[in-house]
Amino acid sequence: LLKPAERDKPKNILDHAVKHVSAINKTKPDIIQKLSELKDPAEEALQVLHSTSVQVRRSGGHHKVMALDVTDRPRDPSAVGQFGQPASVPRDKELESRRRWSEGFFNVFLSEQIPIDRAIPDTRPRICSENLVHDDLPSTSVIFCFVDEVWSTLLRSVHSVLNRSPPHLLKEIILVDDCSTKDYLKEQLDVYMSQFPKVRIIRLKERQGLIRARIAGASAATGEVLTFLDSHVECNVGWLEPLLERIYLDRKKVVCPVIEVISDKDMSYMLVDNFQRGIFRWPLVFGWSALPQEYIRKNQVKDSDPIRCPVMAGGLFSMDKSYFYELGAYDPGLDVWGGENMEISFKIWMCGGEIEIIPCSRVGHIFRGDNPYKFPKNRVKTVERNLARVAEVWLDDYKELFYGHGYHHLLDKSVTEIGNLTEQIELRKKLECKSFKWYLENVYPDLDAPLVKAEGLIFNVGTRKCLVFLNDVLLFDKCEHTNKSQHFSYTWLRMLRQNTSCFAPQEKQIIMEPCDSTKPHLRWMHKSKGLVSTAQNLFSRDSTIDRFINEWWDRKY
Ligand code: UD2
Ligand code: MN
Repeated sequence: LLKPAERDKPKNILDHAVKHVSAINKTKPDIIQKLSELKDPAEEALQVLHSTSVQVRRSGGHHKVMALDVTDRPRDPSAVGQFGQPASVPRDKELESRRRWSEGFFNVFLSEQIPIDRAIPDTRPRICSENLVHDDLPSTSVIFCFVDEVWSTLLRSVHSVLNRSPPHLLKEIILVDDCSTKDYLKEQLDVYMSQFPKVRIIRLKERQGLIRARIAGASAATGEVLTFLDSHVECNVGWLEPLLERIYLDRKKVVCPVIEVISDKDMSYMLVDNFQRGIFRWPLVFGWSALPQEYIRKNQVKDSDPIRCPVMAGGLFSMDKSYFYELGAYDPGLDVWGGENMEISFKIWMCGGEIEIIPCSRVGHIFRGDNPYKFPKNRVKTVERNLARVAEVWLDDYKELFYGHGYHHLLDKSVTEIGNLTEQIELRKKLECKSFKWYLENVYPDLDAPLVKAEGLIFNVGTRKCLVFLNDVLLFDKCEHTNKSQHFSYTWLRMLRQNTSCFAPQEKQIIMEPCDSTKPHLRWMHKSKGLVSTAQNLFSRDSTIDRFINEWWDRKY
């Protein structure tokens, strides 16, 4: 809270802290007493504030976002990686550094050389430090779930929260140990964290996966807001208040900081591009996409304005705790890793909430090329199964796009393999959530999501006639664009459909059968030679439809 020039004098810091605390909280003489007994300045003062629950509740009032950061004048300015600078591995340590890479799938050796409370550049847009927030923001519990996290990054994550969060807003930090196998994460971690009264450790007896670990963390939380973070992050200056402010304004807002990049190679803290939205592509693959320049110009979007996101990345967000439970938390049937970001995103939007990225809140994260922990079952199958659960519950008819873009093989077994969904489906009904069609139209209109792969007439290039389905019989006749009985669609599940009837091979002919997505014999491959039934190797050459070519569709995707 002090100007930089005043900050190196311990007495100034102490006086200021005492004044600040007495101004905001006249009823806490014990804290003021404690503060005045301190020998060492900023860091200790902050610890005292963290160890007591100072309540700063002047309702109605505002203040400038606090740039609380005891690290910005570090004890060791020349330390490796200080101020978020890139660090390099000395020649004689290259082998060691390479050898240790797989402990975390980033430069674990370098991470150990860097102070656990290093300073990082304040990367917020200029205006952020001038923004006002309410004096009576809700408090938050910060939840870190981890399994076999690297010691130095776990500590740096915790310190960044302790050092850069206003004490009265940080109710506690909950570390959920998802049954780690590393020894240092046991007693050594307990001992280290015991110096911070706000840090609690929960140990899961069996490996639950990150989703159920988060549920366990949430159920232990006592703050009004839940803030989830990955265990290899660095929260930046002023990161917390802008998040809580949005929730204060509307408890159904679920807010994410901008996720900046901590290099996995040199551990430098890197600024990311502005105006990035969280989006997905089929089959439910998360990605980033910048707001179009045109949109930014037309709406005069400022670099500090909240950005509405169709989906969140998943790892870092704050959410009102009671709202989290109102939405049924996460589907506890999701295993290990993946898909939970889609689930919670669809749930939030379709059931009355909103997801935003708040550019004034910034947190660095180490993006890793691999998971440094084991998947109890096959990794790919675990993620596919999670996504299929999400698709089955939230996507309505659009789930065909999900399966059609890559997960056909799940279809035949899905019912048994993806587990029971009754509770999730009931929840959606109970909450009276909107349809996925509504979501697409209102939240993510730029997603290409046609319900079928192609539709139109089926035309025989030889005879120049079109297929008609009339009185239960398929035959060729003169083409008529307006004739509904000549209109067919090719679905994402590869069925050739008219209303509820689908093409089925029978001997060398084709008949119509009731559509059923679980029946493989109803699926057709569309190849240059014509239509190939997936039930037979190749549709025979002399059949009536062997010469269809791509051009017969009015609309094709
Ligand atoms: C991203 C998210 C992550 C999660 C994931 C999809 C960000 C920055 N990260 O992947 O939070 O949403 O997408 O599921 O948005 N963990 C456990 N138990 C497990 C597996 C993981 O506790 O069985 C912990 C892990 O130690 C880490 C966190 O969960 O702290 C996220 O895992 P990650 O860092 O491997 O995921 P990430 O960043 O690749
Ligand atoms: Mn991560």
